[in-house]
Amino acid sequence: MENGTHYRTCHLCEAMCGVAIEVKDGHIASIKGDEDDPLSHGHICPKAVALQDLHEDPERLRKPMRKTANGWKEMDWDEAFDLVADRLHRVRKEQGRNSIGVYLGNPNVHNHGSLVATMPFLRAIGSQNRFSATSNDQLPHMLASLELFGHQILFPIPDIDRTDLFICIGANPMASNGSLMTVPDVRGRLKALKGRGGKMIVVDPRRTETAKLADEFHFIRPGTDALLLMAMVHTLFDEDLVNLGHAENWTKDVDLLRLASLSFTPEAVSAHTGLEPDSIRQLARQLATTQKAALYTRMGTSTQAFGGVATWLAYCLNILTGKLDATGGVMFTQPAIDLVALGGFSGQQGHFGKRYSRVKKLPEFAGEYPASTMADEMLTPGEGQIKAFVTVAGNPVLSNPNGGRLDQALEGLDFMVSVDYYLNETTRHADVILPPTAALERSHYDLIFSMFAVRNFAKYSDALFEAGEDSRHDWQILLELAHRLEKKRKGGRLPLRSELGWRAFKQIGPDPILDLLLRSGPYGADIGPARGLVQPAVDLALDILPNRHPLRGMAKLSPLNRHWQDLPKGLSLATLRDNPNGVDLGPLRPCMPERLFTRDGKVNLAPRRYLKDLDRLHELLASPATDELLMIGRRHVRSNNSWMHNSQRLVKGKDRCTLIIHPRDAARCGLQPGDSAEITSDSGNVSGNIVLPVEITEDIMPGVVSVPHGWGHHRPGTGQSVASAHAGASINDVLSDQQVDPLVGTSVLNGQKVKVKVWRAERQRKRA
Ligand SMILES: Nc1nc2c(c(=O)[nH]1)N[C@H]1C(S)=C(S)[C@@H](COP(=O)(O)OP(=O)(O)OC[C@H]3O[C@@H](n4cnc5c(=O)[nH]c(N)nc54)[C@H](O)[C@@H]3O)O[C@H]1N2
Ligand SMILES: Nc1nc2c(c(=O)[nH]1)N[C@H]1C(S)=C(S)[C@@H](COP(=O)(O)OP(=O)(O)OC[C@H]3O[C@@H](n4cnc5c(=O)[nH]c(N)nc54)[C@H](O)[C@@H]3O)O[C@H]1N2
Ligand code: SF4
Ligand SMILES: [Mo]
Repeated sequence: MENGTHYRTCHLCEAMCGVAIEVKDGHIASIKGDEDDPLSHGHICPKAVALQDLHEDPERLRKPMRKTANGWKEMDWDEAFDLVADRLHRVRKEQGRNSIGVYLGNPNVHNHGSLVATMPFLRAIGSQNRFSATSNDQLPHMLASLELFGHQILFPIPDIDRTDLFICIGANPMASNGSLMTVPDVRGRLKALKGRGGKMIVVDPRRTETAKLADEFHFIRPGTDALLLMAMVHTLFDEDLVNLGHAENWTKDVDLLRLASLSFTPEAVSAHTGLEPDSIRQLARQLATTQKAALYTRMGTSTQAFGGVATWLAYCLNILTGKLDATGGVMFTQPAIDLVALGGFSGQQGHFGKRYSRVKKLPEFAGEYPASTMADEMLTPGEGQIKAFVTVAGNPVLSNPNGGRLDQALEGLDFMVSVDYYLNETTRHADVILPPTAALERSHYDLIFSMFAVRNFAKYSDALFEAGEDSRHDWQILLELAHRLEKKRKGGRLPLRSELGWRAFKQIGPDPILDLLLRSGPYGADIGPARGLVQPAVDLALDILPNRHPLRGMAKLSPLNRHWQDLPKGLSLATLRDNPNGVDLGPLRPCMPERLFTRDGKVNLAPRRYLKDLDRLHELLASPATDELLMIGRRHVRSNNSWMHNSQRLVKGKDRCTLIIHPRDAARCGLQPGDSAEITSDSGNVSGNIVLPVEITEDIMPGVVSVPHGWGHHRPGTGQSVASAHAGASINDVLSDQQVDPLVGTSVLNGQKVKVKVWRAERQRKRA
């Protein structure tokens, strides 16, 4: 790129901050917040500089690599594609299609090219053994959206800019910058909330960075949120505070929910949760009586033993108090590329429990099995055992519970390939690594996070730097592999039509598809006076066609949908190019019940699967409240999952991979400031230990310890020297992969039992 300022969206986390990158003489001179970005208004976090560090990192892989007896050797692309397609095909032919496992990691969702290419790639692989980071993350939200609204990614987003009460449970947006709530500049937005007389309440086992800004804070015992939320539901019914607002007409089974909540009184759940009965009642009352209020839950309530039920109840609380689809409550976005409507149109609303995994019999969700069972599927012999593995932008050795076991399982595979630009804890097991272009060498459109943003917003950026001649984008790698695999499957040749189709796809890439989707979406083509002629036909289609008819889907999706009639029109790739800071498409607007995807057009408040899972919740309530040490995770604003630790600017300073423990528990374990602690699992099949420096503080609830994830870069054979010098230890080495929420299959990453003791070796060394 020429000298000048390039505007784009930072793709590192979910916040979608606009950045202004200044380039001088072919190099990045500075990265600043883009003041004219209508969503982020100039905000960035300290990680934004990592865009430069990643781009310039000499250890970022740029050529395909092959593992040989004498170490890694570079190879050329054609040779690499041939080798990979050949080996995968051979495994598939000899051992069946399910013998190939695929794991898709988090950065895929920040990469529109990968998203477009993933589907054909997975189809070409043809295996049911598909996994992703989803089951260590937002799976309970997807199930709740599927069950209640009929669509797995139709998420209610807090209307944080207009709410007067923000109840934040199990989330730490001050560190994470929001999640399933794309919200750049959380601090500024919370300040504005207070400025208009609003209030924030935080419920968390740790007094987090977010909690420190709250007006009210409650400690909660990990894993008990479902009890708290059920007692809030109970209070709403008990005190006659239920008022569904306009959801009244399109919500059913309210009474079933009332019945389900009967025995969960605030008094009954108090000892387990750690909240006083009166605090619980007050929480419910404040939610009910504040007209503009939003209750939001995230990782802490999702990746735990009762994540499914807790997330469902959080949805229910917003609905029972009339906050769903209401200004200042939780609302639905209307993004420029509406994957919700597109999914509905193509029958991809999602599905759950259509089949079960081979070894543990865990349910699939949208075609994926829980990632916690990957190692089982690799280590357990029999038909369908995973023998070859593909990872795309993932580091499950560090991100998946019982990473140590997966580490060993990967070592025993016949073949592994990783599409990734780092040689890290996972990819070191690969036979071949296929590194894609760096983020600044490709165009960017946030397909996914535009759908979760607190305002409707669209932004496109061209690549900042030209991709080298001898480089490949993620989408090119995936399509090329898919094409070659398909050819092999068909005996070496494809029918002409299909061959031409593949070639065309590989030629045009994802951006023309974006353009088409923008033009045909809610803010798309403005057909002017012709609208008068076409509109009646569209209205008729929407009136008479059954809910799931494809034509109805198409009509709903088009710019002609009457509910979208007043939206600004004329959006295309060209208009986005003309507006490099992004285009504001307005605040979230009420859009229900038209946007529901349930068969009967109603929100079902009490789906049977949740009611059935209440037996487990009753058991929890009936068991005595315990005081055993439970471990939870945490995030830090200068770290991002496992892969940003090779940036010196981000890892410098104080050690952030520590064990946080309350003084009472520290005393019980004999820990003093400056000590290191040994942490072992007390919950299942994990044999390892980790050792971490301790931070003793009253900011954590007694009976709880906290460790961040994504660290543990001490393993040999990786190629990230900065990360290795700041190795830390992986919490997932002491989390069991046997603990999942049986309802949804999500890993229990928060609330597993652990043992903590002084790490004697170090104390002795210090004394000596
Ligand atoms: N800086 C930074 N930002 C990130 C990321 C990152 O790694 N670093 N990762 C990104 C990703 S992939 C995601 S999914 C999001 C996640 O975004 P968040 O969910 O906002 O992030 P966490 O910090 O994991 O917040 C979880 C909170 O739940 C609390 N908690 C733990 N157990 C329980 C429990 O049982 N009950 C309750 N009520 N609370 C509990 C924890 O103390 C913690 O404060 O962040 C994204 N943004
Ligand atoms: N204990 C515990 N475990 C957790 C969590 C927790 O809170 N606690 N959080 C969970 C959550 S929410 C998530 S999302 C997962 C994340 O889990 P993963 O997605 O498995 O792990 P990441 O650390 O995000 O690793 C991303 C990988 O993608 C590579 N990469 C980065 N950009 C690109 C790209 O553009 N293309 C390609 N091909 N590769 C790229 C990086 O080099 C790295 O290897 O971790 C989960 N694990
Ligand atoms: S919060 Fe930081 S990492 Fe996330 S998008 Fe904004 S600048 Fe990037
Ligand atoms: Mo995540």
